[in-house]
Amino acid sequence: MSPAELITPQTVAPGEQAEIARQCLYYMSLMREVEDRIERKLYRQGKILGGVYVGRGQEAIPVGTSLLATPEDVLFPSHRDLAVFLIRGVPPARILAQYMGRTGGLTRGRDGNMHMGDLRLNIVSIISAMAACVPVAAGAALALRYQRKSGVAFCYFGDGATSRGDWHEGLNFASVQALPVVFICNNNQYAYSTPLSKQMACRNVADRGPAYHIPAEIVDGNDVLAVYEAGARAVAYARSGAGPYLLECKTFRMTGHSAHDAADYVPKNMWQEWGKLDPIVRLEARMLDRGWAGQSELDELHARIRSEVDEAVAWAEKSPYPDPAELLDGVYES
Ligand SMILES: Cc1ncc(C[n+]2csc(CCOP(=O)(O)OP(=O)(O)O)c2C)c(N)n1
Ligand SMILES: [Mg+2]
Repeated sequence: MSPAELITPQTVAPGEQAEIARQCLYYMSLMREVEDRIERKLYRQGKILGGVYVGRGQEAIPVGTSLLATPEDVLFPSHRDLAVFLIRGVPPARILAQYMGRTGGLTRGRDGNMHMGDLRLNIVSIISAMAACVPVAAGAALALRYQRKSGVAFCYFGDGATSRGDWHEGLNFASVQALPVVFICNNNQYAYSTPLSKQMACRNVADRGPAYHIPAEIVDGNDVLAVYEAGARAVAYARSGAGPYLLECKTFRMTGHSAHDAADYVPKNMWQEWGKLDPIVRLEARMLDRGWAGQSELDELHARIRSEVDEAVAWAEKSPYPDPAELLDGVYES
């Protein structure tokens, strides 16, 4: 049976599109606002501990895919997927406290930046060794199958991760075992300062799927509704028991690799070209065009998000630093 025969068409009904667009706009804008505060304000004020990696310009990828997740699905966000946490219900205040090393953060101040997760919400902590999440996600999918659950593992990574050995081992294992995993690649064309052409010889990350007998699809990663529809196909395929699915989302990192990187190695025209494809601006234009929202509604949404994040920052700043006496709590079995 070919993969196409197994896929239930998931085209979003016209009546649902406006509501999905509203949710996508809310979460993309909230992610942008939280990350702008962290990278452009709090980091510069010296209030952030450790490095800062953001997904500016790439928000459509975590938003368009993780809105499709059910509570039973297990999510493996990478360092540019903050919206996964927001959609799963982690309050922005706790994320900000995490970045500031406060007890209100998900790791209770034991780590700054994004090494956070919450297993109660089925979010596995970000694994910072690139691509190491891939075999772990395959293992989680195997566990779901042993438990006779219908959950799918959502595994996020960048283009650079796909040249690591564990990426290939993980994909191969997931395919051989026909595990329910959706592999979601943000192909932002750089791995730190290394451009794609110096990182892999094939044209697309999706070209790597067929070698493992995994269906692979390329989608415009700056069009959130396109990501949502492709994600729905991928999730339906994995949930049907047919095996893993690879989704390559073409996008661009509209910032340096991290807050300390000015990214002078990026040709200027790329910032200009990709800046015109901003996923938030594009979705707003479509919403106005289709009559799904008016300008005043969009303005109100952004004002609401700004005050939501103001309150979250104030809460995080009041959260205390951890007590050094508790440093080893939860580290060793006691
Ligand atoms: C095994 C490993 N090597 C190097 C690093 C340092 N590092 C962190 S992110 C990154 C670039 C990742 O590029 P990509 O996979 O394309 O993801 P992106 O940051 O572009 O989203 C590197 C080299 C790491 N975390 N793990
Ligand atoms: Mg990359």
